[in-house]
Parts: sequence; structure tokens; C-alpha cells
Amino acid sequence: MNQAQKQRIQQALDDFRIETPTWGFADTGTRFGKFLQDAAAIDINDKLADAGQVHAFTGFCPSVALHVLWDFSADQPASAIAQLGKKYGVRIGAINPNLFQDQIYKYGSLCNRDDQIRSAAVKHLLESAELAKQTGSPLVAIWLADGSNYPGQANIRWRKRALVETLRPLHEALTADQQILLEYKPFEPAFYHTDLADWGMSYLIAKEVGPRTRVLVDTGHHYLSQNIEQIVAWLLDTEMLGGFHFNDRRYADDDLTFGSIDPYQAFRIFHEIHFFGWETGQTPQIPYMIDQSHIDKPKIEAMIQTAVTAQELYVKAAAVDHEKLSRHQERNEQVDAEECLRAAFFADVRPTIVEWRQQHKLPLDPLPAFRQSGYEARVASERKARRVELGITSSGSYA
Ligand code: PSV
Ligand code: MN
Repeated sequence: MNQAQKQRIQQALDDFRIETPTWGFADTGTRFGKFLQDAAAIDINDKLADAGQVHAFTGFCPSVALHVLWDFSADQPASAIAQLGKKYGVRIGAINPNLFQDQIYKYGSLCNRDDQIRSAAVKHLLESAELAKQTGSPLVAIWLADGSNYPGQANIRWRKRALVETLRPLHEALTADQQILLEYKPFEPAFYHTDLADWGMSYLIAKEVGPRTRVLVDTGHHYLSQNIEQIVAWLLDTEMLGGFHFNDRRYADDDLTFGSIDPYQAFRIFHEIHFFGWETGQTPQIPYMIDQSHIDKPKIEAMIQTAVTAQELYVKAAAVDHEKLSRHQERNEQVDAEECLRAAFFADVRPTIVEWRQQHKLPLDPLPAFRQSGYEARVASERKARRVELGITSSGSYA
């Protein structure tokens, strides 16, 4: 590895931050039910405390994404939640409205044909914008579950236009330094059509809604074999990449640990970002967020494992020799160009990461250090007792 590559790795380590999601610390499952874990977070206090642990042991997870219905409540002001975050050493990241759980959304939220239901959805978005302001969050990240289940059921064009109209009030409510992120997903929960099914649809709607709207790429929301790094490259080139939800998948939106199935794909995504940065001379400031619901893995360990994997892959991708790659690309030297990527992917960057941890007085190996801390056993016994007090025994619901 040459000096320039080493410098890029150092820089990448200093730059890289990744946000954890509150829902990744709580008991979650599938539509078939969920299995409780003694140490899983029960309330927002637990979730922020657990996120604080991940940041304390890794040093690069300083913010937490919140889901409006799951994390905010009428008896706790949003500012108090931000304060709570501070107490645990984390700040509030993306605010995620919930346009999918209420019974009124059976036939959609922003795309519902019923004016009153659309208005209720818009109201929820405006309340979410207010929560973002009160918690100091720069992002309102929207995942729209709207769609239909049977051919002929919905007027797809009508719904597309409704989407633009209903997102505009939110856009107007945001300040200049806030953004709407529009997430797409090809299917689930709707199985015939989804109103925002792919990146192109999110892109078009984002453009129509206004300049403070960008596209959010959730790595689990693509058909098998889709070239996600190409989507990322196009979004970078058009300045429309708003952020990521990281997870891995084998079949659909599996919510598996990032990099557990296809680490080379994650590397290729990061490579496109670094390559863009090299060409433009600026490191793109991209919100990297984890979106995983760990069904049966210990939650905090899973989050540390994910964050550390993301960091390692990000840093590996920074080691690509861009000058060399660029020369090979111009000359169509395929083997040599590909070798530039492979050399970086297979390079062992872990010793440099350990040095970085040493410099920042962080545990040299976060996962065993967290295990040795005894935190999980402590919270498990306290939360187990609290679950009994609260009468939480089992549940069939997802979140
Ligand atoms: C939907 O599958 C999704 O990816 C959205 O980002 C939601 O906010 C999140 O998962 C909930 O787990
Ligand atoms: Mn997501």
C-alpha cells in the first residue's frame, strides 16, 4: 500500500460516521410473530442508552434515528428526548414518520383516494417536521408503504400526482438546512404495485416536490442481482443521493447484518462514493444509517458488529488507487481495472483501524470489550423484571 492510500484510509476513518436506529434495539420480528429478548430495549430511554453503548465502544455512531410512533409519546416532549440522548452521548438523527400502521391506511396514506385520510397523513408529516425541529434533526426520512394488491385496483397515475401534492406541505415546513429523504421499495407490504417502487420513482417525485428532497437507498429494497452501486453512482452524479439504510439480504427485505451476505457489494457501493469524491475533490457528506431489525441476534452486539463491518468496508474502499483505476478505465484495461478494486477489497485494513482506535482511546476490539463490560447482563435482569411488571409477555405485532 502506498503513502497516498494510507492517507486516504486515515482520512476515511476520521470521516466515517454511521447512525443506528432505535428500532434495532427493541424486540422485533416478522408478521409471524416475535421472540422477546431479556436485554432488548423496552422504551426510548433504553433505546438511547443502548445506542450510547454502541457509540461508546465504536466511536463513530454518534446519532440515532427515531421512528415517530414507536419512540415519541404525548407525555414526553421531543426536547426531553433530545436531552435524554445527550445524557447517553448521542444526538437525534433522522425522524421517520409512520404512514403504515394506522388502520386508516388500509388503502394507502399519501396516495389514499379519501381526502380526509390524505389530510391525516399530511398532518402526521407536519407533526414529524415539528419533532425534527424540536430534536435538532436535519432529516425527515419517509418510507411509503402505499400500494395495491391486485391488478386494476388502483389508478397508478392519480396516486403518483397525489404523492407530489401531499409531500409539498412538508417540504415547505422544513428549514433550509433540513431535508426530506424519499425511500423506495419494490414490494411489501403491497404485493401488486408500490407507489414508490424504485429509485427512479423516488427521484422523479423528489424533483417535483422541491430542492430539499433527496433519494434514500435502502440496500434491502432491490430485486435480486440489481446493480445498486450503479444507482448510487447516478444519484451522486445528479446530486440526488440523500442517504442510506444499510442492511443485507439474501431473498428480499431480510434485514440481515450489513455485509453478512455480500460484503463485496457494500464495498462496491462505498467505492463509487470514494471515486466520486476523488474526481470532484470533495468528500460527499452522506447520512449512512443502519436499518436492521435483529429478530434473534443480541441487539447491541448485532449493532456493534454491523457498525464495525461498515467501517471496515468503507475504509477498504478508500484504499482503491483512483489514479491507477482511472488510467486503466480510459484504456479499457479491464483486468487491471478490476484488480484495483480486488486489491483494495482483499487488503487487510484492520491493523490501521486498530491504530485509529488507539489514537482515539477507544477499545481496540469493540465487540469483546462490550461483552466484558457486563452491560448486557445488567440490563437483561432489570428489563426482564420490568417486562413482567408491564405485563409484556409476547406479541404478534411487528414492532
Ligand atoms: C421498510 O421496510 C423500512 O426499510 C423503512 O425504512 C422503515 O422505516 C423501516 O424499514 C422499519 O423497520
Ligand atoms: Mn429502510
